[in-house]
Amino acid sequence: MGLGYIGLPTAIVAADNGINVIGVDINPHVVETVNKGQIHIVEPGLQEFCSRVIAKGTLKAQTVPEESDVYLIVVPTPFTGNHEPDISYVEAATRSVLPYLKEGDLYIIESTSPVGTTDKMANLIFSGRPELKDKLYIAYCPERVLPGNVIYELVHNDRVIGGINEISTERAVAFYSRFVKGALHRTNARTAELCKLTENSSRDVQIAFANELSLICDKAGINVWELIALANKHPRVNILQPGSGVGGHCIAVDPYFITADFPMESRLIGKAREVNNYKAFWCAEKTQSAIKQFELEHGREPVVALMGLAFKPNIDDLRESPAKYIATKVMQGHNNSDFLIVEPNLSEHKVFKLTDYKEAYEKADIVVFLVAHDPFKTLPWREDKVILDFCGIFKKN
Ligand code: SAJ
Repeated sequence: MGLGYIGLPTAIVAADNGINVIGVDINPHVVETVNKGQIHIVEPGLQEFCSRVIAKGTLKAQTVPEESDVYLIVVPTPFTGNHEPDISYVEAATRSVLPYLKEGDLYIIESTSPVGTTDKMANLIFSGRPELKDKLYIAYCPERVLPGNVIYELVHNDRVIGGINEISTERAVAFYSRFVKGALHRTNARTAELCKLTENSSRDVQIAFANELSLICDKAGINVWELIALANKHPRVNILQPGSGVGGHCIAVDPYFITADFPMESRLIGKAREVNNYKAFWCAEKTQSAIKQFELEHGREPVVALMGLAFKPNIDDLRESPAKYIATKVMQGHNNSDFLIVEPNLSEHKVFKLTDYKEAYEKADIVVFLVAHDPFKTLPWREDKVILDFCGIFKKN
């Protein structure tokens, strides 16, 4: 249920391992595309893989479910304006499979979910189909793949699998062992749910530490990249890299699933979210003051190059991107023609007019590096430009 960034690759990999997969998505365009052997998401290598399993006949897509033996729920769990998790898609997908469930079926949630969601869905299922009470296997198994490396990681990463009882865990382990080569770790549903949230919150907290150091270093006149490289020479220290903030649909979102339910206990996790959000705001402020400074010194508005829009290096995904937020914020109240927007992984964008990265670097008075895309690292350091390097393109300078 759900043929998105995780559901589609999972369906394809399972289908390639001899499992007959019915990929269900409420979006008819997605269904049509997949049935043609094509994909609607950007993921290296997935296109060829999809056309292979469609040709083999082990994967077919449709907009409604049908009777199956295993049901995987892989739909989005966004958050609301108040940073509260929204599990309505999980609920809707569960309701839509209710009529098809039969004794002995296995129902698994993969969607990132707040603690207690699997129990909640089990209750929903048993209240709709009371005759199936204790006759279904129900488990939670989060995915942990890194966008851009999904096909490899889907097969090789370890998985954490937690059932509502031991027999459910065992049935889910047996299912995943058909296409996962990584180790399958058994636990209960609530631990598995919190485990997924913990992994991404841990990364968020660690990045917040690096971002906080970058603010301290800026004030102290110390090169943060050199500082972190030196501190990491200690055998038990491993600090991550600061950047223009934290984006994407996972790390900038999942910690709120903990803070919403455990506000008093999750002070550090909540603070890390604040620090990482503040870092993007701070980068925008720094850029705005560099523009003002230039105007004072030169009596004209500068040409500003904003380098990168994606949420992380070398991808074209702009979801929750701090770079996009910074670009939007600094351009407010200015003449758009003074800004050269660069995103080498996109050929066009509906809001931003894009410029080639070399041309923008050449023309700009102020160059703001927002994302550490590989091509930017080939540019030479220029003394004649104001360079705001928020992501360590020129670590030595
Ligand atoms: N970032 C930094 N500094 C760093 C590392 C990352 O600022 O040192 C920033 C990135 O620029 C980006 C954000 O963090 O804005 C997130 O990028 P990421 O590469 O850390 O993670 P995602 O969001 O692409 O994928 C994460 C992964 N989780 C972990 O590494 C714990 C992935 O394994 C998960 O499957 C995925 O979230 C998910 O779907 O939850």
